[in-house]
Amino acid sequence: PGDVAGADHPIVLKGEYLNKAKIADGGKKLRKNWTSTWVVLEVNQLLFYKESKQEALTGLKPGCKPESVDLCGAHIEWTADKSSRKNVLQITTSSGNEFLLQDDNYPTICKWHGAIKNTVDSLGKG
Ligand code: I3S
Repeated sequence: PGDVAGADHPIVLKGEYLNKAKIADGGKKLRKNWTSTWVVLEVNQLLFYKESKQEALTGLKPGCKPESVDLCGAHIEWTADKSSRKNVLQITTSSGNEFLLQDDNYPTICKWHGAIKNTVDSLGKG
Protein backbone atom coordinates (compact mmCIF):
# COMPACT_ATOMS: atom_id res chain seq x y z
CA PRO A 1 0.00 0.00 0.00
CA GLY A 2 2.07 2.87 -1.35
CA ASP A 3 0.12 5.97 -0.49
CA VAL A 4 -1.30 5.42 2.95
CA ALA A 5 -0.70 8.69 4.74
CA GLY A 6 1.50 8.33 7.75
CA ALA A 7 2.43 4.73 7.12
CA ASP A 8 5.41 4.52 4.79
CA HIS A 9 7.42 7.70 4.71
CA PRO A 10 10.32 8.59 6.97
CA ILE A 11 9.56 11.34 9.44
CA VAL A 12 11.62 14.52 9.11
CA LEU A 13 10.17 16.48 12.02
CA LYS A 14 8.28 14.88 14.87
CA GLY A 15 4.84 15.85 16.02
CA GLU A 16 4.21 19.18 17.65
CA TYR A 17 1.10 21.30 18.18
CA LEU A 18 0.88 24.35 15.91
CA ASN A 19 -1.99 26.65 15.05
CA LYS A 20 -3.35 25.92 11.59
CA ALA A 21 -5.89 27.57 9.33
CA LYS A 22 -6.82 26.39 5.85
CA ILE A 23 -7.64 29.52 3.85
CA ALA A 24 -8.15 28.13 0.32
CA ASP A 25 -9.13 24.82 -1.24
CA GLY A 26 -8.30 24.30 -4.91
CA GLY A 27 -7.90 28.05 -5.31
CA LYS A 28 -11.28 28.75 -3.70
CA LYS A 29 -11.06 31.02 -0.66
CA LEU A 30 -12.28 29.56 2.63
CA ARG A 31 -13.36 31.28 5.82
CA LYS A 32 -10.40 31.24 8.18
CA ASN A 33 -10.78 29.02 11.21
CA TRP A 34 -7.72 28.61 13.43
CA THR A 35 -7.35 25.25 15.18
CA SER A 36 -4.57 23.66 17.18
CA THR A 37 -3.24 20.71 15.17
CA TRP A 38 -0.64 18.01 15.77
CA VAL A 39 1.77 18.47 12.83
CA VAL A 40 4.22 15.86 11.49
CA LEU A 41 6.61 16.45 8.58
CA GLU A 42 7.49 13.48 6.38
CA VAL A 43 9.91 13.46 3.41
CA ASN A 44 7.18 14.37 0.93
CA GLN A 45 4.17 15.56 2.88
CA LEU A 46 2.90 17.37 5.92
CA LEU A 47 0.37 15.59 8.11
CA PHE A 48 -2.22 17.29 10.30
CA TYR A 49 -3.67 15.17 13.11
CA LYS A 50 -6.58 16.27 15.25
CA GLU A 51 -4.59 15.23 18.31
CA SER A 52 -1.34 13.53 19.17
CA LYS A 53 -3.15 10.30 20.03
CA GLN A 54 -4.47 10.13 16.48
CA GLU A 55 -0.91 9.70 15.16
CA ALA A 56 -0.44 6.64 17.35
CA LEU A 57 -3.77 5.22 16.19
CA THR A 58 -3.07 5.70 12.47
CA GLY A 59 -2.36 2.34 10.94
CA LEU A 60 -4.02 0.55 13.85
CA LYS A 61 -7.49 1.90 13.40
CA PRO A 62 -9.05 1.90 9.92
CA GLY A 63 -10.28 5.34 8.94
CA CYS A 64 -8.11 7.12 11.51
CA LYS A 65 -6.22 9.13 8.92
CA PRO A 66 -4.61 12.55 9.17
CA GLU A 67 -5.17 15.35 6.70
CA SER A 68 -2.18 15.22 4.31
CA VAL A 69 -0.56 18.06 2.39
CA ASP A 70 1.46 17.10 -0.70
CA LEU A 71 4.62 19.22 -0.63
CA CYS A 72 5.73 18.40 -4.18
CA GLY A 73 5.50 21.66 -6.13
CA ALA A 74 4.36 23.56 -3.04
CA HIS A 75 5.52 27.03 -1.94
CA ILE A 76 6.26 28.21 1.57
CA GLU A 77 6.66 31.81 2.66
CA TRP A 78 6.33 34.05 5.68
CA THR A 79 3.25 36.21 5.56
CA ALA A 80 2.41 39.34 7.53
CA ASP A 81 -0.81 40.32 5.77
CA LYS A 82 -2.96 37.17 5.98
CA SER A 83 -3.42 37.41 9.73
CA SER A 84 -2.99 39.79 12.65
CA ARG A 85 -1.06 37.04 14.44
CA LYS A 86 2.72 37.03 14.64
CA ASN A 87 4.99 34.29 13.20
CA VAL A 88 2.66 33.16 10.42
CA LEU A 89 3.84 31.08 7.50
CA GLN A 90 1.85 30.16 4.44
CA ILE A 91 2.01 26.93 2.45
CA THR A 92 0.46 26.87 -1.01
CA THR A 93 0.17 23.48 -2.72
CA SER A 94 0.33 22.82 -6.46
CA SER A 95 -3.40 22.02 -6.29
CA GLY A 96 -4.19 25.48 -4.91
CA ASN A 97 -4.73 24.62 -1.28
CA GLU A 98 -3.50 27.30 1.13
CA PHE A 99 -2.64 26.76 4.78
CA LEU A 100 -1.41 29.12 7.48
CA LEU A 101 0.74 27.76 10.31
CA GLN A 102 1.48 29.83 13.38
CA ASP A 103 3.09 29.61 16.79
CA ASP A 104 3.78 32.41 19.26
CA ASN A 105 7.24 30.95 19.86
CA TYR A 106 9.49 32.21 17.05
CA PRO A 107 12.19 29.50 17.29
CA THR A 108 9.47 26.84 17.07
CA ILE A 109 7.90 28.18 13.90
CA CYS A 110 11.36 28.93 12.39
CA LYS A 111 12.31 25.29 12.84
CA TRP A 112 9.17 24.21 10.95
CA HIS A 113 9.68 26.82 8.24
CA GLY A 114 13.25 25.67 7.65
CA ALA A 115 12.40 21.97 7.59
CA ILE A 116 9.38 22.40 5.29
CA LYS A 117 11.39 24.66 2.98
CA ASN A 118 14.20 22.08 2.77
CA THR A 119 11.63 19.41 1.94
CA VAL A 120 9.94 21.51 -0.75
CA ASP A 121 13.36 22.39 -2.26
CA SER A 122 14.54 18.77 -2.26
CA LEU A 123 11.32 17.58 -3.93
CA GLY A 124 11.68 20.36 -6.51
CA LYS A 125 15.07 19.02 -7.56
CA GLY A 126 13.35 15.70 -8.15
O1 I3S B 1 -8.60 37.24 8.10
P1 I3S B 1 -9.76 37.37 9.05
O2 I3S B 1 -11.07 37.01 8.43
O3 I3S B 1 -9.78 38.70 9.77
O4 I3S B 1 -9.50 36.24 10.14
C1 I3S B 1 -10.10 36.24 11.39
C2 I3S B 1 -11.34 35.38 11.37
O5 I3S B 1 -11.01 34.07 10.95
C3 I3S B 1 -11.92 35.28 12.76
O6 I3S B 1 -13.05 34.46 12.76
P2 I3S B 1 -14.52 35.03 12.44
O7 I3S B 1 -14.51 35.35 10.96
O8 I3S B 1 -15.44 33.91 12.79
O9 I3S B 1 -14.66 36.22 13.27
C4 I3S B 1 -10.91 34.70 13.73
O10 I3S B 1 -11.47 34.69 15.03
C5 I3S B 1 -9.67 35.56 13.75
O11 I3S B 1 -8.71 34.92 14.58
C6 I3S B 1 -9.08 35.73 12.36
O12 I3S B 1 -8.05 36.68 12.35
P3 I3S B 1 -6.52 36.42 12.70
O13 I3S B 1 -5.89 37.80 12.56
O14 I3S B 1 -6.46 35.88 14.09
O15 I3S B 1 -5.91 35.47 11.70
